[in-house]
Amino acid sequence: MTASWAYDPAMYSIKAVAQATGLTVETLRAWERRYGVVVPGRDSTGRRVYRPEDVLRLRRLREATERGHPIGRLATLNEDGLADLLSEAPDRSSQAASNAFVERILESAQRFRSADCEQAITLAIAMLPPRSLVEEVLQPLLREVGERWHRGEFSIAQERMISSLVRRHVGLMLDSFDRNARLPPIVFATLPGERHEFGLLMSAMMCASRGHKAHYLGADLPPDEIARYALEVQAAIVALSLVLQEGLVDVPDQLRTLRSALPEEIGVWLGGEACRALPKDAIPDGCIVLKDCLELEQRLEMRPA
Ligand code: B12
Repeated sequence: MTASWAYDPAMYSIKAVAQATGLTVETLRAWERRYGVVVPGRDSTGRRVYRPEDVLRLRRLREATERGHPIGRLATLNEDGLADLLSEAPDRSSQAASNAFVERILESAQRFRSADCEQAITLAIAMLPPRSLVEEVLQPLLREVGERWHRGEFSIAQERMISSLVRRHVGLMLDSFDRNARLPPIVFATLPGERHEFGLLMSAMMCASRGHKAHYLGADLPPDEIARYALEVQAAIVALSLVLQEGLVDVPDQLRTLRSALPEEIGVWLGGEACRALPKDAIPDGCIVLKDCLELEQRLEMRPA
């Protein structure tokens, strides 16, 4: 059986997958042959290449077999089934693994080892599902980097090195998910004056990982421009990130402008730390605040396909 997707240089060799999942190369081949657990593609020389979602599935399969579930039965489960099975007993080792990634990246940045930082980031991407990657690794990492820079422990260059690696790799994930996007478009932007965009980028990647077409416009856009774009691409949702509290004074007016330029059926979803400081009566009808990325996933699930 040949995979129906094309080879992409951002994919993983069998050796890299073995490293990322803890399965041996022999087991990977046997599980593929006997149970068809994943169907890797082939590169131009005929070698197996795996997508990030294959690596995630294989890692889940390994965890589930370690808990005593037979592979023959696990192979019949889809991603949701596997995720449910694993959520029955919370895996404390996952948080520990995430903490270890953060430590490793910070330590490598401390010693200006950008290649080591990059390796740890790509491994974390391969091993963790998108939400754990974001909430357990990338968000704490960026915050800690900011604090170290603030305390004078990291130079501007060290901060920029990590930020650009994160931006590049999350961008690559977004692109790779985007190729299979089948669900309605979501437009991502921040309002004028808001330059923090990592939370926005990560929520875009998470929506793309669930099959939505993500139109990532980035930071600092006038609300009428966002609305015009959303109408043009027939977006189902406009997602905004609010991080800076000092910019909140103008936000209610900006939201009203945006909301009034959009038809009712286009939802406006707000996320980010500063939402907590936004008074309820400052949020126009038709805009909803999402507590975190878990709520984002839940809301996406609830939408009709
Ligand atoms: C990196 C950073 C910057 C970078 C931003 C680079 C970029 N292109 O994004 C730069 C250097 C530009 C910057 C500038 C400033 N910053 Co700054 N910055 C940070 C820092 C260190 C990390 C932010 C970050 O990227 N976090 C990682 C992301 C992934 O986390 P997140 O934003 O919280 O997002 C998560 C959730 O909130 C949620 N989420 C976020 N958005 C959305 C959207 C949706 C739809 C959903 C569902 C979820 C969601 O999901 C994400 C994952 O869990 C924070 C420190 C901190 N504690 O957050 C300060 C921080 C945010 N900055 C701050 C400040 C004050 C500033 C400046 C005013 C500093 C200055 N004097 O110039 C400027 C303002 C710039 C501007 N006009 O916006 C303050 C904000 C204080 C406040 N409450 O208002 C903070 C908290 C630092 C501090 N402790 O004082 N900053």
